[in-house]
Amino acid sequence: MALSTHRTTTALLRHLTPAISYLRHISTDSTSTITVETSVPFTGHKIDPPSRSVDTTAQELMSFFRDMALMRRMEIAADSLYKAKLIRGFCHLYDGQEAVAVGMEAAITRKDCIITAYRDHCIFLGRGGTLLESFSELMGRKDGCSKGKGGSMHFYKKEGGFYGGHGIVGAQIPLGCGLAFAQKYKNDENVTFTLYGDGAANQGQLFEALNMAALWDLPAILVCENNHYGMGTAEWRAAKSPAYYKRGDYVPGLKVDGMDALAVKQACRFAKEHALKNGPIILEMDTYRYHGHSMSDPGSTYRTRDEISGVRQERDPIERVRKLLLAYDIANEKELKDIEKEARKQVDEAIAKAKESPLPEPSELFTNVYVKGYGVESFGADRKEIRAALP
Ligand SMILES: Cc1ncc(C[n+]2csc(CCOP(=O)(O)OP(=O)(O)O)c2C)c(N)n1
Ligand SMILES: [Mg+2]
Repeated sequence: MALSTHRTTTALLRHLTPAISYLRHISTDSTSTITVETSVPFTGHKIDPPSRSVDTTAQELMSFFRDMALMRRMEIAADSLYKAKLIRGFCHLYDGQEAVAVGMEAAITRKDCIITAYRDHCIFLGRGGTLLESFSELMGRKDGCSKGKGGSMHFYKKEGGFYGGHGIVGAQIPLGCGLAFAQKYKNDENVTFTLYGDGAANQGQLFEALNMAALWDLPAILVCENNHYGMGTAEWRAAKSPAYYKRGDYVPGLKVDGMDALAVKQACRFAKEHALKNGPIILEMDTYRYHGHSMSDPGSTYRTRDEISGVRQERDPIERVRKLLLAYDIANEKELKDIEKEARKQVDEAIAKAKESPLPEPSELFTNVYVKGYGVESFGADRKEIRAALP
């Protein structure tokens, strides 16, 4: 395979095969323990990393496969809907990064909070959101998770502990630390995962929020989803030190293979325990997006096609789990293909239903803007004459 001259390329490629040779076959009973080694060891900063032996079960591996296949299909379908002009505005796809969403969910509960940037569709599904809510939101329909008023970048599901979907790079980081503050204040023994990209990792607000989180020992887990590009800028062009797990200085960090769902699970479990006892920790997830930054970016002008296909061949998160399922005789090729077919069917059905969902009423323009009951009033310069009042 021809490698690009980009400095990131060799680091991005890592063989799937070594992980498989580490397997220890214990049992294929659906709930008995299987121990699998992560693709690569964790690297710690100011902390001893967890073991690379991860306990899992046949049931869990099947659910990883199913969930990631569904996420992948959802994103591919969103791409087509966008090209058919049924989705308008911004749209950032998550295919390639699915292991972060499913591995994180496997380690936490819905009482733990997650907040992320605009690449949010699959995080929403992981939090229990439905395909119908997703496609309706993407197409601006009433049945969307944000009532069709948020679109791709503003998925939300408070009852599932998901606080969005934010379009301003890095803006969700202080908000996530605020959620962790509320958890600590209420003594509720849960944590907040605040996701941000490598492009946000050099912003000042990250360090300001981290400083406060560390001062107050907040249960804040900062997850840098390092997909190695911020729009068309490679990480090495934007960061003097792209070792984002070390960038918290006095805050411990862990570098994780974000293409390995089991490694993500192990790291998130470890981080949750750490954060509840000691305060914040940074997890740098080494991951990759297959699509361009957004739908207006073909994604191939600042990186080579060989780089993308190399990652697909050697590190794809779904293929990693497929190989484990086959190696352990948990499922055969046909059964796994059938799961993928079923995912396609579920996605097609959800799209058909979402297309029937109406657009929001014009009056909805004025709802969900301010907290209910507070309203907003606009005054003239003398503050006497009320010019407008919104509900
Ligand atoms: C404050 C701010 N500056 C610039 C932008 C434009 N912008 C949108 S996404 C992006 C790149 C962010 O990259 P990264 O954090 O690595 O996340 P990724 O898209 O890779 O998931 C930029 C510069 C923005 N939305 N907000
Ligand atoms: Mg990035």
